Amino acid sequence: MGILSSLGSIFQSRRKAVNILVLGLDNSGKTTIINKMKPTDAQVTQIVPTVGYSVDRFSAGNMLFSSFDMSGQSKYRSLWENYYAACEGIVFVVDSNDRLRMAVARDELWMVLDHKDIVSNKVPIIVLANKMDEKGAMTPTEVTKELGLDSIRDQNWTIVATCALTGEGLQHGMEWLASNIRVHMDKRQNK
Ligand code: G3D
Ligand code: MG
Repeated sequence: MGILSSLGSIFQSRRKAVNILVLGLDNSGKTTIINKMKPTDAQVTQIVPTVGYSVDRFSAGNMLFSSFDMSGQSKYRSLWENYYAACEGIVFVVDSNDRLRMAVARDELWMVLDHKDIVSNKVPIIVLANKMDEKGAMTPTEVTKELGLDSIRDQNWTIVATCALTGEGLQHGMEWLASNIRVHMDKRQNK
């Protein structure tokens, strides 16, 4: 059983897939996290719209995960934006031990948060402070400060320390995300 199997029932009544974006700088641990979360029989498909850029996708139950590397000054920025309008939840992965690139991660995160499609939808976002097992890793409190998470307005967010190698923190994080997506979808439906 994968970590996500237990969450499937949350979205059972939905006919359309629930789109979740998994974002972060390269080397933050996205691929490892996805491999740890997915059910053992899930297919991971790699979509390559253009040379040098790929989107990893897999579905679990009614959830469709799409993941890509973000790095500063990327020429692929306009391609990522295609995913924002349809997304219903965001997982932002940071390498808690990569102090040098924490400012780059912050810029990338805020580029997403300030995007018009995210501003208008205000989807829930979870930051995974990954690689917590590494000596010298920043604590979630430090990462919160570096990324400026306290400035997030009108959007449910949280941060969870994870170790993608052991899976620690992932179940808890995904439960938070699934239940917050549920609440957010219900609110929108009732508008
Ligand atoms: P990405 O998909 O975001 O680019 P990857 O990142 O999942 O490819 O991970 C990059 C490297 O970090 C991998 O090491 C991976 O094993 C490691 N990694 C991912 N998560 C953790 C973690 O929680 N703790 C530790 N210690 N390492 C982690 P390699 O050596 O294969 O490049
Ligand atoms: Mg990867």
